[in-house]
Amino acid sequence: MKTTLVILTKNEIQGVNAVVSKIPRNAIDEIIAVDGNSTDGTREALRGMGISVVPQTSPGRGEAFRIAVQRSKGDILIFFSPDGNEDPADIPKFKKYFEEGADIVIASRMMKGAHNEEDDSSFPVRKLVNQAFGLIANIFWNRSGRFVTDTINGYRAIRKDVFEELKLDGTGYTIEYQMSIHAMKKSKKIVEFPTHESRRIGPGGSPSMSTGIAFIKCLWREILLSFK
Ligand SMILES: Nc1nc2c(ncn2[C@@H]2O[C@H](COP(=O)(O)OP(=O)(O)O)[C@@H](O)[C@H]2O)c(=O)[nH]1
Ligand SMILES: [Mg+2]
Repeated sequence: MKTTLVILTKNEIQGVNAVVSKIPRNAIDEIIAVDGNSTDGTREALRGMGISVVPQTSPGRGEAFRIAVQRSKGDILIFFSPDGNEDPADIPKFKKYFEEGADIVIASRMMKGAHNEEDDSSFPVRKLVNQAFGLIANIFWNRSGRFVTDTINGYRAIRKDVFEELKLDGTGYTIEYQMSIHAMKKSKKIVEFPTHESRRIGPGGSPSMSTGIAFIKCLWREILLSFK
């Protein structure tokens, strides 16, 4: 089973400079970056570190996932965002779960032993909203008996053949949520391990309001599709 690490970037130069050198490259078979038209030198920096960069022709994280599937050689894709949130030391942990039969492996910020960026905040809005979306997905579609604690996190890995089977057409930040829901609908095996989410490095981050609305639309569509 060969693994490809997919670095996802859009104007992430500060994170790239701080994080990419910490990636344990000997733990993976291939490394590529999919870039959403960065204009801040992200692509040049990645190439300077010996990483081949695939530019996106259509925008959004969802599109980046699909391009990664087309352009990678691995049987397993590990998606990694070098924005400071994700701990590169977790990268070697994914593979063994696939060897044990997992279809998707999620680094969870919500399970016992994990840390969420907002855990130090007195009112962790994003965390609570994420948990609400996760709870709804589990109630509607998860029949595995194993509750999925972090249905939304981008730090995850999937078997390439399973990705193709799930037929994901989400465009932006909903891609992971759609992946979790489709996997539950098709009774795929989702496994999680606890991760430590740190603070973002540099400017950016998903816009809360428009991302929230996109999630509601995604969820509503999945509910309607369930009754067809
Ligand atoms: N390839 C690609 N990466 C993106 C795109 N949008 C965001 N990213 C990257 O995805 C990662 C997570 O994005 P971020 O805005 O931090 O989302 P958040 O962590 O959910 O707030 C970062 O590494 C971004 O650079 C995109 O359209 N294409
Ligand atoms: Mg982030």
